[in-house]
Amino acid sequence: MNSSRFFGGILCALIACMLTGCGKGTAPSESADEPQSNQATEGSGTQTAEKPTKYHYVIEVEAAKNLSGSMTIADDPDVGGGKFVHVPARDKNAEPTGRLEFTLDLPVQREAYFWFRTLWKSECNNSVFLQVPGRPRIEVGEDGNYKRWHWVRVPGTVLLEEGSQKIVIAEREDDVGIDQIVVTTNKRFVPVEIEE
Ligand SMILES: [Ca+2]
Ligand SMILES: [Ca+2]
Repeated sequence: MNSSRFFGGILCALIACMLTGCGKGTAPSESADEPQSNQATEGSGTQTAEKPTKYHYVIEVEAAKNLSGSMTIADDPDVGGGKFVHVPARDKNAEPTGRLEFTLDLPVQREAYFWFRTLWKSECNNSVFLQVPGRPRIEVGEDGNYKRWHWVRVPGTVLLEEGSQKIVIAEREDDVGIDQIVVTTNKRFVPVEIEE
């Protein structure tokens, strides 16, 4: 009868699972429904000649309005504008509080690409949340590039509506830095260093 060994194996697997957490893949989505309406605007025949159909924004994150909670602005000669937004380390049981927002006035409804220039420390310090109007919040990061400023692309595209759009960046893991964000409709664009 090897049932005790069998259950022991299950117990070990459960403990191992709990120990390797760090919030990996456990992003609680704020809404269960995932609107995936890929409403292509190209070729719809409604565009006027004057209306831009593409855009490219470089945002210095430290210039964002409504920086709140734990988020602070810090100096670093290796970042855009010499400053970045820092989410400091928090107590183990403390809730994430950091939040900032900026507004983009978009000329057209389109799928956009988001890039974040970030500084991660470790597996437990390598993500933030991105929230755009009408979408479930998106986990940004969880890559394995640590202790150097680097660009992280948000997988896929994010549908942004036309007009004034409030973009929110919220704390997920602590002890992370965010320098710049690029929001672009250019699929081929790949940032390398600090963007101008
Ligand atoms: Ca910056
Ligand atoms: Ca992580």
